[in-house]
Amino acid sequence: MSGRQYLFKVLLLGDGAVGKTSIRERYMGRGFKGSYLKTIGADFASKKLTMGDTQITMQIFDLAGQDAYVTARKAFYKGGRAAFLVFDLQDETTLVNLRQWAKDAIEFSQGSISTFVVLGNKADLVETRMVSKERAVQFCRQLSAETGLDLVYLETSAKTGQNIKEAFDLLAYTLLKEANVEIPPEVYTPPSIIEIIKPGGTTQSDAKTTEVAEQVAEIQEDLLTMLRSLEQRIATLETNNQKQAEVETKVAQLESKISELEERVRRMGHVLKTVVDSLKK
Ligand code: G3D
Ligand code: MG
Repeated sequence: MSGRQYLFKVLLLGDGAVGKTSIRERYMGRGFKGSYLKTIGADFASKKLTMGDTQITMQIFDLAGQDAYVTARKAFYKGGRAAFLVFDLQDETTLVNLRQWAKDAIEFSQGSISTFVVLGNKADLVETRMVSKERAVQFCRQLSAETGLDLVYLETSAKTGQNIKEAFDLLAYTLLKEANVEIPPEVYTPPSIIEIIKPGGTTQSDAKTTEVAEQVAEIQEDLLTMLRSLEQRIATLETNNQKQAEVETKVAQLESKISELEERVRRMGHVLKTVVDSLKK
């Protein structure tokens, strides 16, 4: 199959000054001037790219001149297929506000926007960075769980160009995949710099469960070691033909250690159950 063409409307969403216009302009190339759509208060530009023998035109929109969270007009979202949720790595508020941007996008596009890529922008400003990658991924997990969306996270810099082309290529690839267009790995492979977050993916509580299970396994191992040494001691005592009372004291000592370990296992089991219950909620 050759010469297939796709047109995707892509939105850049996020608070004012996070770098949406800069990302769009960086992607379009030097000296590029986009168009301003007065009716919807948005800037937009089109860019063509190819993947294998598939041609894609991206219509890239971002809201003009806003400086805080504002509810955009429905017309802005209408017909959108994908959105970049952009925040500034220096300002956690802009990350948290993405929840509202994502929810508006889903609602106002009436579900047509189904592909979301979260961009932590201004990655070049290393010294003043306030949001760690772990924090950003944790937020994405929450958002993914709340919305049921798959999310991809990556860090960009509109200033240096870091990951800008990668972000748009990834988006094009994801949209083609949704349209059942298979792009062979020799044409495009998603880069390893991205984090993929799925609604049912690993969570912090999963990590906790693993940790508890590992501790339980360790205690079980300890118990087995204790039992083996107990058996050995009894055997030694018996062969030495020592007094029954002495044997009994040693056995009692070891038994009390075993009960202590059993109590620890019981407590760990309780913790494990709590974690599992909280995961089911
Ligand atoms: P917006 O469209 O989301 O409102 P802009 O944001 O693209 O207008 O960017 C807001 C400011 O952040 C601009 O600075 C811009 O140069 C800067 N900026 C955008 N992206 C980056 C980045 O990746 N790194 C750095 N260091 N700065 C960035 P000014 O000073 O023009 O307001
Ligand atoms: Mg702008």
